[in-house]
Amino acid sequence: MCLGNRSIAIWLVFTMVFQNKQYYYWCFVAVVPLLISSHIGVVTSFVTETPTFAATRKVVALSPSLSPPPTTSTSSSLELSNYDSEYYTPTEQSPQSGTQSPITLTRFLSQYVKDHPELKDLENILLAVQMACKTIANLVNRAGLVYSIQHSTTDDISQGAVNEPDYKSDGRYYSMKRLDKLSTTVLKNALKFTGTVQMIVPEAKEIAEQPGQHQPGVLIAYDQDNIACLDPLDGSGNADASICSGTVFGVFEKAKTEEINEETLFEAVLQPGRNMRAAGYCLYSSATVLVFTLGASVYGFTLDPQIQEFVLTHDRLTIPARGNVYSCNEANSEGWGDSWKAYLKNLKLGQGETQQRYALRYVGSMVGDIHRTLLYGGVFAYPSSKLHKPQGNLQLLYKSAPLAFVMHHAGGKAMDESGDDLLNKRPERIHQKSPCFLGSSEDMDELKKYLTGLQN
Ligand code: FDP
Repeated sequence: MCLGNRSIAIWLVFTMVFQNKQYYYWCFVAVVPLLISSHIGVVTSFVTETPTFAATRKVVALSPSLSPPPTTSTSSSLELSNYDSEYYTPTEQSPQSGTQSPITLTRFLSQYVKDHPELKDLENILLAVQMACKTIANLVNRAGLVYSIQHSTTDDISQGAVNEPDYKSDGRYYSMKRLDKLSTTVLKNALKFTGTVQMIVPEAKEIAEQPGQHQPGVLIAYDQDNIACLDPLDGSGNADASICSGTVFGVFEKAKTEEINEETLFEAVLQPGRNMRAAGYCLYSSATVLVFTLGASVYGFTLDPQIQEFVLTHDRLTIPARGNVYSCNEANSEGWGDSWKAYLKNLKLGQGETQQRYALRYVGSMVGDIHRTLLYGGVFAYPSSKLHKPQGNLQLLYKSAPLAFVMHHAGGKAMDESGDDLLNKRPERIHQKSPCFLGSSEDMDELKKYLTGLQN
Protein backbone atom coordinates (compact mmCIF):
# COMPACT_ATOMS: atom_id res chain seq x y z
CA MET A 1 0.00 0.00 0.00
CA CYS A 2 2.78 2.30 1.07
CA LEU A 3 4.85 1.38 -1.97
CA GLY A 4 1.80 1.95 -4.19
CA ASN A 5 1.30 5.46 -2.81
CA ARG A 6 4.95 6.26 -3.31
CA SER A 7 4.87 5.14 -6.95
CA ILE A 8 1.77 7.24 -7.63
CA ALA A 9 3.43 10.28 -6.04
CA ILE A 10 6.62 9.86 -8.09
CA TRP A 11 4.62 9.42 -11.23
CA LEU A 12 2.58 12.56 -10.47
CA VAL A 13 5.68 14.66 -9.76
CA PHE A 14 7.20 13.38 -12.97
CA THR A 15 4.16 14.29 -15.07
CA MET A 16 3.76 17.67 -13.28
CA VAL A 17 7.34 18.67 -13.94
CA PHE A 18 7.44 17.46 -17.51
CA GLN A 19 3.90 18.11 -18.68
CA ASN A 20 2.92 20.94 -16.32
CA LYS A 21 -0.76 20.07 -16.20
CA GLN A 22 -2.93 21.56 -13.47
CA TYR A 23 -4.95 18.38 -13.22
CA TYR A 24 -1.88 16.50 -11.94
CA TYR A 25 -1.12 19.25 -9.48
CA TRP A 26 -4.47 18.74 -7.74
CA CYS A 27 -4.07 14.98 -7.71
CA PHE A 28 -0.68 15.43 -6.05
CA VAL A 29 -2.25 17.63 -3.39
CA ALA A 30 -4.72 14.83 -2.65
CA VAL A 31 -2.08 12.09 -2.45
CA VAL A 32 0.37 13.84 -0.11
CA PRO A 33 -1.86 13.58 3.00
CA LEU A 34 -2.39 9.89 2.19
CA LEU A 35 1.33 9.34 2.06
CA ILE A 36 1.86 11.13 5.36
CA SER A 37 -0.89 9.16 7.09
CA SER A 38 0.52 5.85 5.86
CA HIS A 39 3.90 6.79 7.30
CA ILE A 40 2.27 7.70 10.57
CA GLY A 41 0.56 4.30 10.45
CA VAL A 42 3.90 2.54 10.16
CA VAL A 43 5.32 4.53 13.06
CA THR A 44 2.24 3.98 15.20
CA SER A 45 2.18 0.25 14.63
CA PHE A 46 5.88 0.06 15.43
CA VAL A 47 5.28 1.88 18.71
CA THR A 48 2.28 -0.20 19.68
CA GLU A 49 3.67 -3.55 18.59
CA THR A 50 6.98 -3.28 20.33
CA PRO A 51 5.67 -3.56 23.90
CA THR A 52 3.42 -6.47 22.85
CA PHE A 53 6.45 -8.35 21.62
CA ALA A 54 8.38 -7.47 24.75
CA ALA A 55 5.50 -8.66 26.91
CA THR A 56 5.24 -11.93 24.99
CA ARG A 57 8.90 -12.61 25.53
CA LYS A 58 8.49 -11.92 29.22
CA VAL A 59 5.62 -14.40 29.46
CA VAL A 60 7.67 -17.09 27.79
CA ALA A 61 10.59 -16.38 30.07
CA LEU A 62 8.35 -16.88 33.09
CA SER A 63 8.74 -20.60 33.06
CA PRO A 64 6.50 -21.86 35.88
CA SER A 65 8.26 -22.75 39.07
CA LEU A 66 11.68 -22.01 37.55
CA SER A 67 11.71 -18.25 37.28
CA PRO A 68 10.74 -15.98 40.13
CA PRO A 69 7.72 -13.71 39.63
CA PRO A 70 8.46 -10.28 38.18
CA THR A 71 8.99 -7.75 40.95
CA THR A 72 9.23 -4.52 38.98
CA SER A 73 6.24 -2.92 37.38
CA THR A 74 6.48 -1.30 33.94
CA SER A 75 4.41 1.21 32.07
CA SER A 76 2.84 -1.22 29.55
CA SER A 77 -0.60 -2.52 30.38
CA LEU A 78 0.41 -5.76 28.67
CA GLU A 79 3.07 -6.52 31.21
CA LEU A 80 2.34 -9.28 33.67
CA SER A 81 0.14 -8.02 36.43
CA ASN A 82 0.45 -8.82 40.08
CA TYR A 83 -2.11 -11.55 40.07
CA ASP A 84 0.14 -13.71 37.92
CA SER A 85 2.81 -13.61 40.56
CA GLU A 86 0.26 -14.71 43.14
CA TYR A 87 0.24 -18.15 41.55
CA TYR A 88 3.73 -18.53 42.83
CA THR A 89 3.27 -17.02 46.26
CA PRO A 90 4.01 -19.73 48.81
CA THR A 91 0.97 -20.40 50.91
CA GLU A 92 0.99 -21.94 54.32
CA GLN A 93 -2.69 -22.75 54.10
CA SER A 94 -4.02 -26.13 53.12
CA PRO A 95 -5.91 -26.08 49.81
CA GLN A 96 -8.94 -27.24 51.74
CA SER A 97 -8.80 -24.47 54.30
CA GLY A 98 -10.39 -21.90 52.06
CA THR A 99 -7.50 -19.92 50.64
CA GLN A 100 -8.65 -17.37 48.10
CA SER A 101 -5.35 -16.86 46.28
CA PRO A 102 -4.89 -18.73 42.99
CA ILE A 103 -2.89 -21.92 43.29
CA THR A 104 -1.40 -24.16 40.62
CA LEU A 105 -2.42 -27.80 40.35
CA THR A 106 1.09 -28.99 41.09
CA ARG A 107 1.26 -27.05 44.30
CA PHE A 108 -2.31 -27.99 45.21
CA LEU A 109 -1.56 -31.70 44.84
CA SER A 110 1.65 -31.61 46.80
CA GLN A 111 -0.17 -29.84 49.65
CA TYR A 112 -3.18 -32.16 49.37
CA VAL A 113 -1.17 -35.35 49.67
CA LYS A 114 0.78 -33.84 52.53
CA ASP A 115 -2.56 -33.48 54.33
CA HIS A 116 -3.70 -36.93 53.14
CA PRO A 117 -0.59 -39.12 52.99
CA GLU A 118 -2.72 -42.16 52.16
CA LEU A 119 -3.36 -40.57 48.73
CA LYS A 120 0.29 -39.92 47.93
CA ASP A 121 0.36 -42.73 45.36
CA LEU A 122 -2.27 -40.92 43.28
CA GLU A 123 -0.19 -37.81 42.81
CA ASN A 124 1.93 -39.23 39.98
CA ILE A 125 -1.05 -40.36 37.93
CA LEU A 126 -2.80 -37.01 38.30
CA LEU A 127 0.30 -35.06 37.35
CA ALA A 128 0.76 -37.23 34.28
CA VAL A 129 -2.90 -36.75 33.32
CA GLN A 130 -2.64 -32.96 33.62
CA MET A 131 0.51 -32.97 31.47
CA ALA A 132 -1.25 -34.98 28.80
CA CYS A 133 -4.35 -32.78 28.98
CA LYS A 134 -2.29 -29.68 28.18
CA THR A 135 -0.98 -31.36 25.02
CA ILE A 136 -4.39 -32.74 24.05
CA ALA A 137 -5.86 -29.24 24.48
CA ASN A 138 -3.33 -28.05 21.94
CA LEU A 139 -4.19 -30.84 19.50
CA VAL A 140 -7.89 -30.13 19.81
CA ASN A 141 -7.33 -26.40 19.25
CA ARG A 142 -5.53 -27.17 16.02
CA ALA A 143 -8.10 -29.71 14.78
CA GLY A 144 -9.86 -27.16 12.57
CA LEU A 145 -6.62 -26.38 10.77
CA VAL A 146 -5.95 -30.01 9.97
CA TYR A 147 -9.56 -30.43 8.86
CA SER A 148 -9.22 -27.82 6.15
CA ILE A 149 -6.01 -29.40 4.88
CA GLN A 150 -7.69 -32.79 4.68
CA HIS A 151 -10.62 -31.39 2.77
CA SER A 152 -8.37 -29.91 0.16
CA THR A 153 -7.17 -33.41 -0.75
CA THR A 154 -10.46 -35.22 -0.38
CA ASP A 155 -10.08 -37.68 -3.23
CA ASP A 156 -7.85 -40.41 -1.89
CA ILE A 157 -8.82 -39.81 1.74
CA SER A 158 -12.56 -40.10 1.25
CA GLN A 159 -12.08 -43.19 -0.88
CA GLY A 160 -10.15 -44.82 1.94
CA ALA A 161 -12.79 -43.80 4.40
CA VAL A 162 -15.84 -45.09 2.61
CA ASN A 163 -14.22 -48.50 2.36
CA GLU A 164 -14.00 -48.74 6.14
CA PRO A 165 -17.01 -50.10 8.03
CA ASP A 166 -17.25 -47.25 10.53
CA TYR A 167 -17.30 -44.50 7.96
CA LYS A 168 -19.59 -41.70 9.03
CA SER A 169 -21.27 -39.60 6.42
CA ASP A 170 -21.40 -36.63 8.78
CA GLY A 171 -17.75 -35.82 8.11
CA ARG A 172 -16.54 -36.59 11.63
CA TYR A 173 -14.58 -39.66 10.65
CA TYR A 174 -11.11 -38.17 10.30
CA SER A 175 -10.81 -36.12 13.42
CA MET A 176 -12.28 -38.97 15.43
CA LYS A 177 -9.68 -41.44 14.25
CA ARG A 178 -6.79 -39.01 14.14
CA LEU A 179 -7.47 -37.28 17.45
CA ASP A 180 -8.36 -40.50 19.24
CA LYS A 181 -5.06 -41.99 18.16
CA LEU A 182 -3.03 -38.91 18.96
CA SER A 183 -4.55 -38.29 22.37
CA THR A 184 -4.18 -41.97 23.30
CA THR A 185 -0.49 -41.76 22.44
CA VAL A 186 -0.09 -38.52 24.37
CA LEU A 187 -1.74 -39.98 27.47
CA LYS A 188 0.27 -43.20 27.21
CA ASN A 189 3.53 -41.31 26.94
CA ALA A 190 2.69 -39.01 29.81
CA LEU A 191 1.81 -41.96 32.04
CA LYS A 192 4.90 -43.90 30.99
CA PHE A 193 6.98 -40.86 31.83
CA THR A 194 6.14 -41.39 35.50
CA GLY A 195 8.36 -44.47 35.30
CA THR A 196 5.91 -46.54 37.31
CA VAL A 197 2.79 -46.80 35.18
CA GLN A 198 2.17 -49.60 32.67
CA MET A 199 -0.50 -49.57 30.01
CA ILE A 200 -2.96 -51.73 28.14
CA VAL A 201 -5.25 -50.75 25.30
CA PRO A 202 -8.01 -53.34 25.48
CA GLU A 203 -9.47 -54.55 22.24
CA ALA A 204 -13.14 -53.78 21.87
CA LYS A 205 -14.39 -57.23 21.04
CA GLU A 206 -17.99 -56.54 21.87
CA ILE A 207 -18.57 -53.44 19.78
CA ALA A 208 -20.87 -55.69 17.74
CA GLU A 209 -23.55 -54.26 20.04
CA GLN A 210 -23.67 -51.46 17.51
CA PRO A 211 -21.98 -52.33 14.26
CA GLY A 212 -20.61 -49.38 12.34
CA GLN A 213 -19.70 -47.48 15.51
CA HIS A 214 -16.35 -45.83 15.91
CA GLN A 215 -14.36 -47.66 18.55
CA PRO A 216 -13.29 -45.43 21.43
CA GLY A 217 -9.60 -45.64 22.36
CA VAL A 218 -9.87 -46.48 26.05
CA LEU A 219 -6.68 -46.96 28.04
CA ILE A 220 -6.10 -49.05 31.13
CA ALA A 221 -3.09 -47.94 33.12
CA TYR A 222 -1.74 -49.47 36.30
CA ASP A 223 1.05 -49.13 38.77
CA GLN A 224 1.81 -50.94 42.00
CA ASP A 225 -1.27 -49.64 43.82
CA ASN A 226 -3.76 -48.32 41.29
CA ILE A 227 -5.55 -49.20 38.13
CA ALA A 228 -7.03 -46.44 36.01
CA CYS A 229 -9.43 -46.29 33.07
CA LEU A 230 -8.96 -43.37 30.76
CA ASP A 231 -11.03 -42.22 27.83
CA PRO A 232 -8.48 -40.05 26.04
CA LEU A 233 -10.91 -37.99 23.98
CA ASP A 234 -14.63 -38.30 24.39
CA GLY A 235 -16.55 -36.40 21.71
CA SER A 236 -13.53 -36.39 19.39
CA GLY A 237 -15.84 -36.24 16.38
CA ASN A 238 -16.86 -32.73 17.41
CA ALA A 239 -13.40 -31.24 17.29
CA ASP A 240 -13.44 -30.36 13.58
CA ALA A 241 -16.40 -28.11 14.24
CA SER A 242 -14.66 -26.52 17.24
CA ILE A 243 -17.22 -28.05 19.59
CA CYS A 244 -15.97 -29.11 23.00
CA SER A 245 -14.60 -32.55 23.81
CA GLY A 246 -12.98 -34.05 26.90
CA THR A 247 -10.75 -36.61 28.61
CA VAL A 248 -12.33 -38.77 31.31
CA PHE A 249 -10.56 -40.86 33.94
CA GLY A 250 -11.33 -43.02 36.94
CA VAL A 251 -8.86 -44.70 39.31
CA PHE A 252 -9.42 -47.86 41.38
CA GLU A 253 -7.24 -49.56 43.91
CA LYS A 254 -5.48 -52.42 42.15
CA ALA A 255 -6.27 -55.92 43.25
CA LYS A 256 -3.20 -57.41 44.88
CA THR A 257 -2.82 -60.29 42.47
CA GLU A 258 0.55 -61.94 42.08
CA GLU A 259 0.50 -62.29 38.34
CA ILE A 260 -0.38 -59.36 36.15
CA ASN A 261 -1.81 -60.15 32.76
CA GLU A 262 -4.69 -58.86 30.63
CA GLU A 263 -7.19 -61.22 32.22
CA THR A 264 -6.44 -60.32 35.84
CA LEU A 265 -6.30 -56.64 34.99
CA PHE A 266 -9.66 -56.67 33.28
CA GLU A 267 -11.12 -58.44 36.28
CA ALA A 268 -9.59 -55.82 38.54
CA VAL A 269 -11.04 -52.94 36.61
CA LEU A 270 -14.57 -54.29 36.29
CA GLN A 271 -15.71 -52.71 39.54
CA PRO A 272 -18.63 -50.52 40.50
CA GLY A 273 -17.84 -46.81 40.26
CA ARG A 274 -18.29 -46.46 44.00
CA ASN A 275 -14.92 -48.19 44.50
CA MET A 276 -13.01 -45.44 42.73
CA ARG A 277 -10.35 -43.59 44.65
CA ALA A 278 -10.28 -40.68 42.21
CA ALA A 279 -12.06 -39.58 39.06
CA GLY A 280 -12.33 -36.56 36.86
CA TYR A 281 -12.40 -35.04 33.44
CA CYS A 282 -10.72 -32.40 31.38
CA LEU A 283 -12.94 -30.23 29.21
CA TYR A 284 -11.46 -28.75 26.02
CA SER A 285 -13.63 -25.78 25.22
CA SER A 286 -13.31 -21.98 25.22
CA ALA A 287 -11.17 -22.78 28.25
CA THR A 288 -9.46 -26.01 29.23
CA VAL A 289 -10.84 -27.08 32.60
CA LEU A 290 -9.67 -30.03 34.68
CA VAL A 291 -12.20 -31.16 37.28
CA PHE A 292 -11.53 -34.03 39.66
CA THR A 293 -12.09 -35.49 43.08
CA LEU A 294 -9.82 -37.64 45.19
CA GLY A 295 -12.82 -39.10 46.96
CA ALA A 296 -13.82 -36.02 48.96
CA SER A 297 -14.50 -32.56 47.52
CA VAL A 298 -14.46 -31.71 43.82
CA TYR A 299 -11.92 -29.22 42.49
CA GLY A 300 -11.81 -27.44 39.16
CA PHE A 301 -8.63 -26.05 37.60
CA THR A 302 -8.53 -23.83 34.52
CA LEU A 303 -5.54 -23.84 32.21
CA ASP A 304 -4.01 -20.37 32.11
CA PRO A 305 -2.68 -20.23 28.55
CA GLN A 306 -0.24 -17.46 29.45
CA ILE A 307 1.72 -19.63 31.82
CA GLN A 308 0.54 -23.09 30.69
CA GLU A 309 -0.44 -24.02 34.23
CA PHE A 310 -3.74 -25.26 35.63
CA VAL A 311 -4.85 -22.89 38.38
CA LEU A 312 -7.54 -23.50 40.95
CA THR A 313 -10.74 -21.77 39.82
CA HIS A 314 -13.47 -23.95 41.35
CA ASP A 315 -12.63 -24.70 44.94
CA ARG A 316 -14.87 -27.42 46.45
CA LEU A 317 -17.28 -27.34 43.58
CA THR A 318 -20.89 -28.23 44.34
CA ILE A 319 -23.82 -28.65 41.98
CA PRO A 320 -26.97 -26.57 42.68
CA ALA A 321 -29.63 -28.73 44.34
CA ARG A 322 -32.06 -27.78 41.54
CA GLY A 323 -31.62 -26.69 37.96
CA ASN A 324 -33.95 -25.70 35.14
CA VAL A 325 -32.29 -27.45 32.21
CA TYR A 326 -32.58 -30.97 30.84
CA SER A 327 -30.02 -32.40 28.47
CA CYS A 328 -30.59 -35.38 26.17
CA ASN A 329 -30.74 -36.36 22.52
CA GLU A 330 -34.37 -35.74 21.55
CA ALA A 331 -33.80 -37.60 18.26
CA ASN A 332 -34.12 -40.81 20.26
CA SER A 333 -37.48 -39.88 21.80
CA GLU A 334 -39.57 -42.29 19.73
CA GLY A 335 -37.83 -45.20 21.41
CA TRP A 336 -37.82 -43.88 24.99
CA GLY A 337 -39.61 -45.57 27.88
CA ASP A 338 -42.87 -44.14 29.22
CA SER A 339 -41.54 -43.02 32.60
CA TRP A 340 -38.79 -40.82 31.17
CA LYS A 341 -41.24 -39.45 28.61
CA ALA A 342 -43.79 -38.58 31.30
CA TYR A 343 -41.15 -36.88 33.43
CA LEU A 344 -39.92 -34.79 30.50
CA LYS A 345 -43.40 -33.83 29.45
CA ASN A 346 -44.02 -32.34 32.88
CA LEU A 347 -40.72 -30.45 32.79
CA LYS A 348 -41.58 -29.00 29.39
CA LEU A 349 -45.05 -27.95 30.50
CA GLY A 350 -43.89 -26.49 33.79
CA GLN A 351 -45.90 -29.13 35.64
CA GLY A 352 -43.04 -30.74 37.52
CA GLU A 353 -42.34 -30.20 41.22
CA THR A 354 -40.96 -26.71 40.67
CA GLN A 355 -43.86 -25.70 38.39
CA GLN A 356 -41.21 -24.10 36.23
CA ARG A 357 -40.63 -24.86 32.54
CA TYR A 358 -37.23 -26.39 31.87
CA ALA A 359 -35.02 -25.53 28.88
CA LEU A 360 -33.25 -28.06 26.66
CA ARG A 361 -29.47 -27.81 26.25
CA TYR A 362 -27.61 -30.61 24.49
CA VAL A 363 -24.08 -30.25 23.16
CA GLY A 364 -23.80 -33.94 22.32
CA SER A 365 -20.38 -34.08 23.93
CA MET A 366 -20.77 -35.71 27.31
CA VAL A 367 -18.01 -33.86 29.12
CA GLY A 368 -19.40 -30.50 27.97
CA ASP A 369 -22.95 -31.42 28.95
CA ILE A 370 -21.83 -32.73 32.34
CA HIS A 371 -19.67 -29.69 33.05
CA ARG A 372 -22.58 -27.35 32.36
CA THR A 373 -24.88 -29.50 34.49
CA LEU A 374 -22.35 -29.46 37.32
CA LEU A 375 -22.10 -25.68 37.26
CA TYR A 376 -25.71 -24.70 36.61
CA GLY A 377 -27.66 -27.73 37.79
CA GLY A 378 -30.34 -29.77 36.03
CA VAL A 379 -30.50 -33.21 34.45
CA PHE A 380 -28.22 -34.92 31.95
CA ALA A 381 -29.62 -38.15 30.52
CA TYR A 382 -28.81 -40.87 28.04
CA PRO A 383 -31.78 -43.24 28.41
CA SER A 384 -32.27 -46.41 26.45
CA SER A 385 -34.12 -46.20 23.18
CA LYS A 386 -35.76 -49.45 22.16
CA LEU A 387 -35.59 -48.47 18.49
CA HIS A 388 -31.90 -47.68 18.07
CA LYS A 389 -29.92 -47.66 21.31
CA PRO A 390 -31.16 -50.30 23.76
CA GLN A 391 -28.31 -49.50 26.18
CA GLY A 392 -28.01 -45.79 25.47
CA ASN A 393 -24.75 -44.55 24.01
CA LEU A 394 -22.41 -44.18 26.97
CA GLN A 395 -19.92 -46.71 28.30
CA LEU A 396 -20.30 -47.28 32.00
CA LEU A 397 -16.72 -48.01 33.01
CA TYR A 398 -14.87 -45.15 31.44
CA LYS A 399 -17.53 -42.53 30.72
CA SER A 400 -20.60 -42.45 32.91
CA ALA A 401 -19.19 -44.05 36.09
CA PRO A 402 -16.24 -41.63 36.55
CA LEU A 403 -18.53 -38.69 35.83
CA ALA A 404 -21.10 -40.10 38.26
CA PHE A 405 -18.33 -40.28 40.87
CA VAL A 406 -17.54 -36.58 40.33
CA MET A 407 -21.24 -35.72 40.38
CA HIS A 408 -21.74 -37.61 43.64
CA HIS A 409 -18.87 -35.81 45.38
CA ALA A 410 -20.19 -32.48 44.16
CA GLY A 411 -23.51 -33.18 45.91
CA GLY A 412 -25.38 -34.46 42.86
CA LYS A 413 -26.71 -37.93 42.02
CA ALA A 414 -26.50 -40.49 39.23
CA MET A 415 -28.92 -43.33 38.46
CA ASP A 416 -29.55 -46.10 36.02
CA GLU A 417 -32.91 -46.67 34.36
CA SER A 418 -34.37 -48.50 37.38
CA GLY A 419 -33.56 -45.55 39.62
CA ASP A 420 -30.65 -47.40 41.27
CA ASP A 421 -27.47 -45.56 42.06
CA LEU A 422 -25.23 -45.74 38.99
CA LEU A 423 -22.19 -45.99 41.25
CA ASN A 424 -23.37 -49.42 42.44
CA LYS A 425 -23.49 -50.86 38.94
CA ARG A 426 -20.68 -53.27 38.10
CA PRO A 427 -19.78 -53.47 34.39
CA GLU A 428 -19.41 -56.96 33.00
CA ARG A 429 -17.36 -55.86 30.02
CA ILE A 430 -14.96 -53.02 29.40
CA HIS A 431 -17.05 -51.37 26.69
CA GLN A 432 -20.45 -52.11 28.21
CA LYS A 433 -22.94 -49.30 27.77
CA SER A 434 -25.63 -48.39 30.23
CA PRO A 435 -28.50 -45.90 30.27
CA CYS A 436 -27.70 -43.12 32.73
CA PHE A 437 -29.13 -40.03 34.41
CA LEU A 438 -26.92 -37.55 36.24
CA GLY A 439 -27.65 -34.21 37.86
CA SER A 440 -28.89 -32.07 40.73
CA SER A 441 -30.03 -33.99 43.80
CA GLU A 442 -33.60 -32.65 43.87
CA ASP A 443 -34.05 -33.13 40.15
CA MET A 444 -32.77 -36.69 40.45
CA ASP A 445 -35.11 -37.39 43.38
CA GLU A 446 -38.04 -36.18 41.33
CA LEU A 447 -36.99 -38.29 38.32
CA LYS A 448 -36.54 -41.35 40.53
CA LYS A 449 -40.23 -41.26 41.42
CA TYR A 450 -41.06 -41.72 37.73
CA LEU A 451 -38.41 -44.37 37.09
CA THR A 452 -39.54 -46.45 40.07
CA GLY A 453 -43.22 -46.10 39.22
CA LEU A 454 -44.16 -43.91 42.18
CA GLN A 455 -45.31 -41.25 39.77
CA ASN A 456 -46.38 -41.31 36.17
P1 FDP B 1 -19.47 -38.88 20.36
O1 FDP B 1 -20.30 -40.02 19.84
O2 FDP B 1 -19.56 -37.64 19.54
O3 FDP B 1 -18.05 -39.27 20.66
O4 FDP B 1 -19.53 -41.01 24.12
C1 FDP B 1 -19.53 -40.43 22.92
C2 FDP B 1 -20.50 -39.30 22.77
O5 FDP B 1 -20.12 -38.46 21.77
C3 FDP B 1 -20.69 -38.45 24.03
O6 FDP B 1 -19.68 -37.52 24.23
C4 FDP B 1 -22.02 -37.84 23.82
O7 FDP B 1 -22.67 -37.45 25.00
C5 FDP B 1 -22.76 -38.92 23.10
O8 FDP B 1 -21.79 -39.77 22.51
C6 FDP B 1 -23.63 -38.38 22.04
O9 FDP B 1 -24.39 -39.39 21.50
P2 FDP B 1 -25.55 -39.07 20.47
O10 FDP B 1 -24.88 -38.59 19.21
O11 FDP B 1 -26.24 -40.37 20.28
O12 FDP B 1 -26.44 -38.04 21.07
